[in-house]
Amino acid sequence: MVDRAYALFEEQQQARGIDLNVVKEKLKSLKIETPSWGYGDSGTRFKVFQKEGVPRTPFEKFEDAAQVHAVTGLAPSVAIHIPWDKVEDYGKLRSHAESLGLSIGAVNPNLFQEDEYMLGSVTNADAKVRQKATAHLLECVDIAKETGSRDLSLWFADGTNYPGQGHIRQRKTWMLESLTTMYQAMTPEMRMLIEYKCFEPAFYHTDIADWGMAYNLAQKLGPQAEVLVDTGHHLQGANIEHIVAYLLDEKRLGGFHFNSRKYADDDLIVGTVNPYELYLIFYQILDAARAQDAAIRQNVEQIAYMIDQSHNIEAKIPAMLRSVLNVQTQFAKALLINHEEVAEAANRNDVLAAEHAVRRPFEFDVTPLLVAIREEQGLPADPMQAYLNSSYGKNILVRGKGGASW
Ligand code: PSV
Ligand code: MN
Ligand code: MN
Repeated sequence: MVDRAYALFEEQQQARGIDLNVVKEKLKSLKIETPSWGYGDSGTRFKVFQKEGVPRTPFEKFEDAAQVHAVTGLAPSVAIHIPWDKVEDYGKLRSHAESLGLSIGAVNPNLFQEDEYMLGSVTNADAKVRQKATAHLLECVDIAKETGSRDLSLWFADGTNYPGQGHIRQRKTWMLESLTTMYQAMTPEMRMLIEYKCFEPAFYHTDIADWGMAYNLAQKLGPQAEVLVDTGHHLQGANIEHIVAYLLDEKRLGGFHFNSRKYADDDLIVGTVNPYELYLIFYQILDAARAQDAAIRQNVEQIAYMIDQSHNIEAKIPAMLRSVLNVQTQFAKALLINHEEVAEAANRNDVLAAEHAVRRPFEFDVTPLLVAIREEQGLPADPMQAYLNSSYGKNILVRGKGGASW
Protein backbone atom coordinates (compact mmCIF):
# COMPACT_ATOMS: atom_id res chain seq x y z
CA MET A 1 0.00 0.00 0.00
CA VAL A 2 1.34 3.39 -0.93
CA ASP A 3 1.54 5.55 2.15
CA ARG A 4 -0.57 8.71 1.98
CA ALA A 5 2.32 10.95 2.92
CA TYR A 6 4.42 9.41 0.15
CA ALA A 7 1.60 9.72 -2.40
CA LEU A 8 1.26 13.42 -1.62
CA PHE A 9 5.01 13.89 -1.76
CA GLU A 10 5.21 12.14 -5.12
CA GLU A 11 2.42 14.28 -6.53
CA GLN A 12 4.16 17.44 -5.34
CA GLN A 13 7.50 16.41 -6.86
CA GLN A 14 5.98 15.24 -10.14
CA ALA A 15 4.40 18.66 -10.51
CA ARG A 16 7.93 20.12 -10.21
CA GLY A 17 9.23 17.81 -12.92
CA ILE A 18 11.08 15.44 -10.58
CA ASP A 19 10.99 11.70 -11.27
CA LEU A 20 11.09 9.99 -7.89
CA ASN A 21 12.14 6.66 -9.38
CA VAL A 22 15.39 8.25 -10.53
CA VAL A 23 15.79 9.95 -7.15
CA LYS A 24 15.24 6.66 -5.32
CA GLU A 25 17.88 4.82 -7.33
CA LYS A 26 20.44 7.52 -6.64
CA LEU A 27 19.57 7.53 -2.96
CA LYS A 28 20.00 3.79 -2.73
CA SER A 29 23.48 4.04 -4.23
CA LEU A 30 24.78 6.49 -1.59
CA LYS A 31 27.63 5.01 0.45
CA ILE A 32 29.33 6.78 3.32
CA GLU A 33 32.49 5.49 4.95
CA THR A 34 32.75 5.77 8.71
CA PRO A 35 36.09 6.21 10.53
CA SER A 36 37.35 3.63 13.01
CA TRP A 37 38.45 6.48 15.27
CA GLY A 38 34.89 7.77 15.57
CA TYR A 39 33.99 4.66 17.58
CA GLY A 40 36.85 5.02 20.07
CA ASP A 41 37.45 7.34 23.00
CA SER A 42 38.31 10.90 22.09
CA GLY A 43 38.21 14.40 23.46
CA THR A 44 39.72 17.80 23.04
CA ARG A 45 43.19 18.97 23.93
CA PHE A 46 41.78 19.45 27.42
CA LYS A 47 40.77 15.84 28.06
CA VAL A 48 40.09 12.50 26.48
CA PHE A 49 36.94 11.11 28.07
CA GLN A 50 36.77 7.42 28.83
CA LYS A 51 33.40 5.93 28.04
CA GLU A 52 31.99 2.59 28.99
CA GLY A 53 31.52 0.07 26.21
CA VAL A 54 34.04 1.59 23.81
CA PRO A 55 35.74 -0.94 21.48
CA ARG A 56 38.99 -2.30 22.86
CA THR A 57 40.41 -3.51 19.55
CA PRO A 58 40.15 -2.70 15.84
CA PHE A 59 38.03 -5.84 15.54
CA GLU A 60 35.47 -4.45 17.97
CA LYS A 61 35.43 -1.13 16.12
CA PHE A 62 34.26 -3.02 13.04
CA GLU A 63 31.58 -4.75 15.11
CA ASP A 64 30.21 -1.36 16.16
CA ALA A 65 30.44 -0.04 12.61
CA ALA A 66 28.44 -3.05 11.42
CA GLN A 67 25.55 -1.86 13.60
CA VAL A 68 25.50 1.45 11.76
CA HIS A 69 25.38 -0.28 8.40
CA ALA A 70 22.83 -2.88 9.47
CA VAL A 71 20.10 -0.36 10.22
CA THR A 72 20.90 2.24 7.54
CA GLY A 73 22.38 0.32 4.60
CA LEU A 74 24.57 3.41 4.16
CA ALA A 75 27.94 2.62 5.69
CA PRO A 76 29.51 -0.55 4.25
CA SER A 77 33.16 0.46 4.73
CA VAL A 78 35.34 1.68 7.58
CA ALA A 79 38.48 3.79 7.32
CA ILE A 80 41.43 2.70 9.42
CA HIS A 81 44.22 4.73 11.02
CA ILE A 82 47.71 3.31 11.42
CA PRO A 83 49.07 2.70 14.06
CA TRP A 84 45.79 3.20 15.99
CA ASP A 85 44.40 0.18 14.13
CA LYS A 86 47.65 -1.74 13.85
CA VAL A 87 47.10 -5.51 13.93
CA GLU A 88 49.43 -8.43 13.38
CA ASP A 89 47.42 -9.85 10.54
CA TYR A 90 45.51 -7.47 8.26
CA GLY A 91 44.10 -10.43 6.36
CA LYS A 92 42.37 -11.44 9.58
CA LEU A 93 40.97 -7.93 10.07
CA ARG A 94 39.77 -7.97 6.47
CA SER A 95 38.02 -11.35 6.93
CA HIS A 96 36.46 -10.10 10.15
CA ALA A 97 35.15 -7.00 8.34
CA GLU A 98 33.79 -9.12 5.50
CA SER A 99 32.10 -11.53 7.91
CA LEU A 100 30.23 -8.49 9.25
CA GLY A 101 29.20 -7.37 5.76
CA LEU A 102 31.81 -4.58 5.73
CA SER A 103 35.01 -3.78 3.90
CA ILE A 104 38.11 -1.91 4.99
CA GLY A 105 38.12 1.54 3.45
CA ALA A 106 40.76 4.23 3.32
CA VAL A 107 44.06 3.68 5.08
CA ASN A 108 45.13 6.77 7.04
CA PRO A 109 48.79 7.03 8.01
CA ASN A 110 49.48 8.74 11.31
CA LEU A 111 52.46 11.07 11.29
CA PHE A 112 51.58 13.29 14.20
CA GLN A 113 51.64 11.36 17.43
CA GLU A 114 55.26 10.52 17.96
CA ASP A 115 57.64 12.89 19.74
CA GLU A 116 59.99 12.78 16.78
CA TYR A 117 57.34 14.46 14.63
CA MET A 118 57.01 17.51 16.88
CA LEU A 119 58.75 19.72 14.31
CA GLY A 120 57.37 17.94 11.28
CA SER A 121 57.31 14.51 9.70
CA VAL A 122 58.00 14.43 5.95
CA THR A 123 59.08 18.08 6.16
CA ASN A 124 61.32 17.76 9.21
CA ALA A 125 64.76 19.36 8.88
CA ASP A 126 66.24 16.10 10.16
CA ALA A 127 66.66 13.67 7.26
CA LYS A 128 66.30 10.67 9.60
CA VAL A 129 62.85 11.80 10.66
CA ARG A 130 61.84 12.38 7.04
CA GLN A 131 63.00 8.88 6.17
CA LYS A 132 61.07 7.37 9.06
CA ALA A 133 57.93 9.25 8.03
CA THR A 134 58.27 8.16 4.40
CA ALA A 135 58.80 4.57 5.52
CA HIS A 136 55.49 4.78 7.39
CA LEU A 137 53.77 6.01 4.23
CA LEU A 138 55.20 3.00 2.38
CA GLU A 139 54.07 0.70 5.19
CA CYS A 140 50.54 2.06 4.70
CA VAL A 141 50.68 1.27 0.97
CA ASP A 142 51.58 -2.32 1.91
CA ILE A 143 48.74 -2.43 4.43
CA ALA A 144 46.32 -1.15 1.77
CA LYS A 145 47.39 -4.05 -0.45
CA GLU A 146 46.48 -6.50 2.31
CA THR A 147 43.23 -4.85 3.27
CA GLY A 148 42.14 -4.41 -0.36
CA SER A 149 41.80 -0.66 0.16
CA ARG A 150 41.71 1.63 -2.83
CA ASP A 151 42.36 4.91 -1.03
CA LEU A 152 45.19 6.25 1.09
CA SER A 153 44.12 9.41 2.91
CA LEU A 154 46.94 11.70 3.87
CA TRP A 155 46.72 14.43 6.44
CA PHE A 156 49.87 16.07 7.74
CA ALA A 157 50.18 18.06 10.95
CA ASP A 158 53.40 19.48 9.50
CA GLY A 159 53.84 23.20 9.91
CA THR A 160 55.55 25.82 12.04
CA ASN A 161 54.56 28.10 14.90
CA TYR A 162 56.98 30.93 14.25
CA PRO A 163 58.46 32.78 11.29
CA GLY A 164 61.89 31.39 10.52
CA GLN A 165 61.27 28.13 12.40
CA GLY A 166 61.32 26.21 9.14
CA HIS A 167 62.20 27.04 5.57
CA ILE A 168 58.84 27.06 3.81
CA ARG A 169 60.10 26.41 0.28
CA GLN A 170 62.52 23.73 1.38
CA ARG A 171 59.74 21.97 3.27
CA LYS A 172 57.57 22.14 0.15
CA THR A 173 60.30 20.28 -1.75
CA TRP A 174 60.60 17.63 0.99
CA MET A 175 56.83 17.13 1.01
CA LEU A 176 56.79 16.48 -2.73
CA GLU A 177 59.82 14.17 -2.47
CA SER A 178 58.17 12.00 0.15
CA LEU A 179 54.81 11.88 -1.60
CA THR A 180 56.54 10.98 -4.86
CA THR A 181 58.18 7.99 -3.17
CA MET A 182 54.80 6.89 -1.87
CA TYR A 183 53.04 7.53 -5.17
CA GLN A 184 55.52 5.32 -7.00
CA ALA A 185 54.85 2.46 -4.57
CA MET A 186 51.07 2.50 -5.13
CA THR A 187 49.37 -0.06 -7.35
CA PRO A 188 47.55 1.33 -10.42
CA GLU A 189 44.19 0.85 -8.65
CA MET A 190 45.16 2.95 -5.64
CA ARG A 191 44.48 6.61 -5.08
CA MET A 192 46.33 9.08 -2.91
CA LEU A 193 43.88 11.53 -1.34
CA ILE A 194 45.64 14.67 -0.15
CA GLU A 195 43.97 16.53 2.67
CA TYR A 196 44.63 20.15 3.54
CA LYS A 197 43.96 22.18 6.65
CA CYS A 198 44.35 25.90 7.23
CA PHE A 199 45.89 25.69 10.70
CA GLU A 200 46.27 23.52 13.82
CA PRO A 201 48.34 22.07 15.35
CA ALA A 202 50.75 24.49 13.66
CA PHE A 203 49.64 28.09 13.96
CA TYR A 204 52.02 30.12 11.83
CA HIS A 205 52.11 28.08 8.66
CA THR A 206 50.88 24.63 7.65
CA ASP A 207 52.70 22.83 4.85
CA ILE A 208 49.47 21.87 3.05
CA ALA A 209 47.23 24.71 4.14
CA ASP A 210 44.56 24.85 1.47
CA TRP A 211 43.00 23.11 -1.53
CA GLY A 212 45.29 24.92 -3.96
CA MET A 213 48.41 23.45 -2.35
CA ALA A 214 46.86 19.98 -2.25
CA TYR A 215 45.80 20.35 -5.89
CA ASN A 216 49.24 21.51 -6.93
CA LEU A 217 50.81 18.45 -5.29
CA ALA A 218 48.23 16.16 -6.90
CA GLN A 219 48.94 17.63 -10.32
CA LYS A 220 52.68 17.14 -9.90
CA LEU A 221 52.28 13.59 -8.64
CA GLY A 222 49.96 12.27 -11.32
CA PRO A 223 46.40 11.15 -12.03
CA GLN A 224 46.19 8.82 -9.03
CA ALA A 225 46.56 11.76 -6.64
CA GLU A 226 43.49 13.77 -5.79
CA VAL A 227 42.29 16.32 -3.26
CA LEU A 228 40.40 15.40 -0.11
CA VAL A 229 38.04 18.08 1.20
CA ASP A 230 37.53 17.94 4.96
CA THR A 231 34.64 20.28 5.66
CA GLY A 232 36.18 21.39 8.97
CA HIS A 233 39.49 22.50 7.50
CA HIS A 234 38.69 25.94 6.13
CA LEU A 235 38.86 29.47 7.41
CA GLN A 236 35.61 31.11 8.46
CA GLY A 237 33.47 32.10 5.53
CA ALA A 238 35.21 29.87 2.98
CA ASN A 239 32.85 28.80 0.20
CA ILE A 240 33.39 25.05 0.30
CA GLU A 241 30.90 24.29 -2.46
CA HIS A 242 32.86 26.58 -4.77
CA ILE A 243 36.03 24.59 -4.00
CA VAL A 244 34.08 21.38 -4.70
CA ALA A 245 32.83 22.66 -8.06
CA TYR A 246 36.31 23.86 -9.02
CA LEU A 247 37.99 20.56 -8.16
CA LEU A 248 35.30 18.60 -10.01
CA ASP A 249 35.83 20.72 -13.07
CA GLU A 250 39.54 19.86 -12.80
CA LYS A 251 38.64 16.17 -12.23
CA ARG A 252 40.64 16.13 -9.01
CA LEU A 253 38.07 15.74 -6.27
CA GLY A 254 39.02 12.55 -4.45
CA GLY A 255 36.56 12.64 -1.60
CA PHE A 256 35.25 14.23 1.56
CA HIS A 257 35.76 14.08 5.25
CA PHE A 258 32.37 15.23 6.43
CA ASN A 259 31.89 16.87 9.80
CA SER A 260 30.43 20.08 11.19
CA ARG A 261 32.29 23.04 12.47
CA LYS A 262 31.36 26.33 14.03
CA TYR A 263 34.83 27.74 14.62
CA ALA A 264 37.66 25.53 13.39
CA ASP A 265 38.28 21.79 13.15
CA ASP A 266 35.49 21.04 15.62
CA ASP A 267 34.78 17.53 14.25
CA LEU A 268 31.11 17.71 15.24
CA ILE A 269 28.33 15.62 13.74
CA VAL A 270 27.89 16.50 10.07
CA GLY A 271 24.72 18.38 9.19
CA THR A 272 24.12 19.70 12.70
CA VAL A 273 25.58 23.20 12.42
CA ASN A 274 25.06 24.17 8.80
CA PRO A 275 23.01 21.59 6.90
CA TYR A 276 22.53 24.05 4.03
CA GLU A 277 26.26 24.00 3.32
CA LEU A 278 26.14 20.21 3.00
CA TYR A 279 23.11 20.50 0.75
CA LEU A 280 24.89 23.04 -1.47
CA ILE A 281 27.92 20.74 -1.71
CA PHE A 282 25.61 18.02 -3.04
CA TYR A 283 24.04 20.55 -5.40
CA GLN A 284 27.45 21.14 -6.99
CA ILE A 285 28.15 17.41 -7.19
CA LEU A 286 24.80 16.68 -8.81
CA ASP A 287 25.31 19.53 -11.22
CA ALA A 288 28.71 18.08 -12.18
CA ALA A 289 27.02 14.69 -12.64
CA ARG A 290 25.18 16.32 -15.56
CA ALA A 291 28.34 17.77 -17.16
CA GLN A 292 28.98 17.29 -20.89
CA ASP A 293 32.55 16.22 -20.13
CA ALA A 294 32.54 12.47 -19.36
CA ALA A 295 35.68 12.84 -17.23
CA ILE A 296 33.84 15.17 -14.86
CA ARG A 297 30.96 12.70 -14.61
CA GLN A 298 33.48 9.95 -13.92
CA ASN A 299 35.06 12.01 -11.15
CA VAL A 300 31.62 12.32 -9.54
CA GLU A 301 31.30 8.51 -9.58
CA GLN A 302 34.66 8.12 -7.84
CA ILE A 303 34.06 10.51 -4.94
CA ALA A 304 34.73 8.87 -1.57
CA TYR A 305 32.19 10.11 0.97
CA MET A 306 33.72 9.69 4.38
CA ILE A 307 32.95 10.88 7.88
CA ASP A 308 35.77 12.31 9.97
CA GLN A 309 34.52 13.09 13.44
CA SER A 310 35.39 12.55 17.04
CA HIS A 311 32.50 11.96 19.38
CA ASN A 312 33.58 13.36 22.69
CA ILE A 313 30.41 13.94 24.68
CA GLU A 314 27.87 11.89 22.73
CA ALA A 315 27.23 8.14 22.51
CA LYS A 316 29.42 6.91 19.69
CA ILE A 317 27.27 4.51 17.68
CA PRO A 318 24.20 6.79 17.77
CA ALA A 319 26.47 9.70 16.82
CA MET A 320 27.62 7.80 13.75
CA LEU A 321 24.03 6.89 12.91
CA ARG A 322 22.99 10.54 13.18
CA SER A 323 25.91 11.46 10.92
CA VAL A 324 25.18 9.11 8.03
CA LEU A 325 21.45 9.84 8.28
CA ASN A 326 22.10 13.58 8.13
CA VAL A 327 24.18 13.12 4.99
CA GLN A 328 21.45 10.98 3.45
CA THR A 329 18.80 13.61 4.23
CA GLN A 330 20.73 16.45 2.57
CA PHE A 331 21.55 14.26 -0.41
CA ALA A 332 17.86 13.40 -0.76
CA LYS A 333 16.92 17.08 -0.71
CA ALA A 334 19.58 17.98 -3.27
CA LEU A 335 18.25 15.25 -5.56
CA LEU A 336 15.00 17.23 -5.74
CA ILE A 337 16.68 20.23 -7.38
CA ASN A 338 15.37 20.87 -10.85
CA HIS A 339 18.57 21.85 -12.65
CA GLU A 340 16.77 23.07 -15.76
CA GLU A 341 14.71 25.41 -13.62
CA VAL A 342 17.90 26.83 -12.07
CA ALA A 343 19.64 27.19 -15.45
CA GLU A 344 16.63 28.79 -17.06
CA ALA A 345 16.37 31.42 -14.30
CA ALA A 346 20.13 32.03 -14.28
CA ASN A 347 20.21 32.43 -18.07
CA ARG A 348 17.57 35.13 -18.00
CA ASN A 349 19.47 36.80 -15.14
CA ASP A 350 16.60 36.29 -12.73
CA VAL A 351 18.60 36.22 -9.52
CA LEU A 352 15.73 35.59 -7.14
CA ALA A 353 14.14 32.86 -9.25
CA ALA A 354 17.49 31.07 -9.54
CA GLU A 355 18.11 31.28 -5.80
CA HIS A 356 14.56 30.07 -5.18
CA ALA A 357 15.02 27.09 -7.49
CA VAL A 358 18.10 26.03 -5.53
CA ARG A 359 16.69 26.71 -2.05
CA ARG A 360 13.14 25.38 -2.43
CA PRO A 361 14.00 21.63 -2.26
CA PHE A 362 15.96 22.22 0.93
CA GLU A 363 12.68 23.21 2.55
CA PHE A 364 10.83 19.98 1.73
CA ASP A 365 10.34 17.30 4.37
CA VAL A 366 11.90 14.24 2.72
CA THR A 367 10.83 11.79 5.44
CA PRO A 368 8.19 10.06 3.24
CA LEU A 369 10.84 9.49 0.55
CA LEU A 370 13.41 8.11 3.00
CA VAL A 371 10.86 5.84 4.65
CA ALA A 372 9.84 4.55 1.20
CA ILE A 373 13.37 3.62 0.13
CA ARG A 374 14.12 2.00 3.49
CA GLU A 375 10.98 -0.10 3.13
CA GLU A 376 12.03 -1.11 -0.39
CA GLN A 377 15.48 -2.08 0.94
CA GLY A 378 14.11 -4.05 3.89
CA LEU A 379 15.55 -1.54 6.36
CA PRO A 380 13.88 -0.09 9.44
CA ALA A 381 11.88 3.07 8.73
CA ASP A 382 13.58 4.77 11.69
CA PRO A 383 17.14 3.42 11.86
CA MET A 384 18.09 5.36 15.00
CA GLN A 385 15.09 4.04 16.90
CA ALA A 386 15.75 0.52 15.65
CA TYR A 387 19.29 0.67 17.01
CA LEU A 388 18.17 2.17 20.32
CA ASN A 389 15.53 -0.57 20.65
CA SER A 390 18.18 -3.24 20.15
CA SER A 391 20.21 -4.58 23.06
CA TYR A 392 23.57 -3.90 21.35
CA GLY A 393 24.27 -0.66 23.23
CA LYS A 394 23.68 -2.38 26.58
CA ASN A 395 25.55 -5.56 25.69
CA ILE A 396 28.79 -3.75 24.84
CA LEU A 397 28.93 -2.21 28.31
CA VAL A 398 30.64 -5.43 29.45
CA ARG A 399 33.71 -4.10 27.64
CA GLY A 400 34.01 -1.63 30.53
CA LYS A 401 36.05 1.57 30.34
CA GLY A 402 39.50 2.17 28.90
CA GLY A 403 38.82 1.19 25.29
CA ALA A 404 40.73 2.33 22.23
CA SER A 405 41.42 6.03 22.06
CA TRP A 406 43.10 8.37 19.66
C1 PSV B 1 43.17 16.32 12.17
O1 PSV B 1 42.79 17.60 11.70
C2 PSV B 1 42.25 15.33 11.57
O2 PSV B 1 40.97 15.71 12.04
C3 PSV B 1 42.31 15.33 10.04
O3 PSV B 1 41.10 15.82 9.55
C4 PSV B 1 42.50 13.89 9.68
O4 PSV B 1 41.78 13.51 8.54
C5 PSV B 1 41.97 13.21 10.91
O5 PSV B 1 42.46 14.02 11.96
C6 PSV B 1 42.47 11.82 11.06
O6 PSV B 1 43.88 11.79 11.04
MN1 MN C 1 40.00 14.82 8.03
MN1 MN D 1 40.50 17.47 11.01
